[in-house]
Amino acid sequence: MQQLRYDIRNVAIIAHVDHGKTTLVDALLKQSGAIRANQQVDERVMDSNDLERERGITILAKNTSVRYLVDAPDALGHPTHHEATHTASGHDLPAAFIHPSEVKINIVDTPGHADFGGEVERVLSMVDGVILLVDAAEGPMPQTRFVLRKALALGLLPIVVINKIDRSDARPQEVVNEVFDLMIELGASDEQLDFPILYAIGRQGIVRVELTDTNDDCRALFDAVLKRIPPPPGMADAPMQLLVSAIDYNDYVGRLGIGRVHRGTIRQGTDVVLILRDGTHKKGRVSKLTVFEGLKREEVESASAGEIVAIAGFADVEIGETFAAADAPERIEPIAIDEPTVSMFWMVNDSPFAGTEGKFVTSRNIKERLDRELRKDVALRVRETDLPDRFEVSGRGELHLSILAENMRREDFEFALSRPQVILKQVDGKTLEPYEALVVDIDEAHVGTIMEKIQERRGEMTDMVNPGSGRVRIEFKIPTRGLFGIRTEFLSETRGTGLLYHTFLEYGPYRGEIASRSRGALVSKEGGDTTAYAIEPLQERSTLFVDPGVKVYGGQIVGENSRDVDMVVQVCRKKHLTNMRASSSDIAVQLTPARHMTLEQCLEWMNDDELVEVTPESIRIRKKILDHSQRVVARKRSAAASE
Ligand SMILES: Nc1nc2c(ncn2[C@@H]2O[C@H](COP(=O)(O)OP(=O)(O)OP(=O)(O)O)[C@@H](O)[C@H]2O)c(=O)[nH]1
Ligand SMILES: [Mg+2]
Repeated sequence: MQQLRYDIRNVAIIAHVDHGKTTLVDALLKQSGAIRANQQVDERVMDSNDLERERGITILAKNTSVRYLVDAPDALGHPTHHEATHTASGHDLPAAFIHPSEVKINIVDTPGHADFGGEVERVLSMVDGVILLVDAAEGPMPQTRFVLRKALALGLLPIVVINKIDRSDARPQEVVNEVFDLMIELGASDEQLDFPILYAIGRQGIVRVELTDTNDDCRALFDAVLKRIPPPPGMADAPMQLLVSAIDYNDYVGRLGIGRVHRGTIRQGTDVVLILRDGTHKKGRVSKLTVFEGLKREEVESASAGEIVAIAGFADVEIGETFAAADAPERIEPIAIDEPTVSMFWMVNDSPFAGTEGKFVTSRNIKERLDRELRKDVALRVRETDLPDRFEVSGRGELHLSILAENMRREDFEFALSRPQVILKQVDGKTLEPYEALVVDIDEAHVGTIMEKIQERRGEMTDMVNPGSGRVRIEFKIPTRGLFGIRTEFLSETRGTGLLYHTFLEYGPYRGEIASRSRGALVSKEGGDTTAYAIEPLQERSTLFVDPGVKVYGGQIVGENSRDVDMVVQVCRKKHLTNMRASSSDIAVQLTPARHMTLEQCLEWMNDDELVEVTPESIRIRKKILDHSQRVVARKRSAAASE
């Protein structure tokens, strides 16, 4: 391998959920040649894991890179910048990649959903600038504010891309003004405020400098990155230092620590020190060193300050640790990450069906798996409790935790989950709880009912915009607790037409009791196989969660009552076969299809005295206390205690 130099830019793409980050990365990869014209790749190629593809959202931040040929350096306005950066940093690469004026752009695609905000925080230490995408119709949304605030606080320079200008309801000029106001509000420096603005149709691979331009490529974005995002700071000759910002795994070489070389040069085959978070030094050898090239990794002999690399050879490497030169080991302080706001208990399943569907069911299995997750998810916390069979797991929101549960279920784990709770704080003798910024976008006709529902949940309106198009956007500040279970209700009230987003805002005074589910549970009286005969009379006043012919146990929740009380019901009763007519009429029973809820929907729906049982095959809701008379006694006791 030759020693060669090339110019680098490190940039992250940040935005609110669905504003088009991953789609834009597809376009950048295609136009830079990282995806060849005839190569078959999926849409949103970076959303590579199963859950990401199923849900159409990004969950994990991921690295890629493109190479951009600068054919007229003068056009960029500063013809000397190549020499300038070459002297600052030196990188080596297989000769085939090199072109005199080729720049490598390392790109980090990030998730936009608020629950995965920790992923954005984690990767910002790898980049020198951000591309902020904003939907040309929606404008800045709660998560736009969150990710922009994080980027500005780190001193990163933004490039603003107003995306989806092809939307019929696009209002790009207004959105530009809104972004500008947001920057000012978030305290952007003069340099940060001097951001370039571009207009895009990411889905067609188009980025334009002016709305009236007609070009059909993304060159404008590449040019802006080169012009605007500073090359990574040099110091190629200083002692090597690298902060691990991501972890990956490869079957051949094992666990990989990924990060940006902060200073100095890292070389394959040399000894380095890994400094753990507690300050312990661990000696080891860089067994393999790779850099990101499009969708692949390329092995390199060495990489210098600024390049993003993956290091093999350290089987236990974790996020937040520092790789350092063996002769001058100095630690890099990791970026502080926001604390979790929501927690729930992860328990060994003790239902009558325990162990029949899952492979990994013990407390040890669960603990090991949660510990493994901690090593790559910086926003997660796991605490052992007084009981050996339960762990308190905390994260950024219900989706953050339920995605972990969903992943574990697919890996053959079985366990039970308690209802998500917010994490309270005690400050100066006062109890504080998390609040979120909530934005709803609804038809005018639904304003009354939605306002009422949200106010019932202790939401306070902070802004309302009615552009007269029939759609209204209302912003609230609401305790996180008030959001639990809101989505299902919101979608039914708006007949599926409403949009709802929320992002953590701040801790504030505890707001007291917030009403939960307004409907009771149908609890199965006994175990057995459900029958159509028993279910049919129940469906008149309730919604069933089970079909006929499935196994249930006593204390399992088999449906939702239309009234606000729990009801013990028989779902396994068989008709006495007194004559032939009766048995054939049983077959003819007309049943409404059962409501099958996803794990997230179950977590939203459940109450404090209930658990969700999660196995690779099933998701069931049950009462914590399965025995009916014991449960009644417990409820009376807790009602008496709270009076
Ligand atoms: N009309 C229009 N739709 C677009 C454009 N770019 C992306 N989309 C659509 O917007 C949706 C979201 O796109 P993604 O690329 O997954 O958005 P994202 O920002 O990566 O989403 P998260 O990673 O989940 O936050 C998809 O349905 C895209 O097809 C565009 O330029 N115009
Ligand atoms: Mg995405």
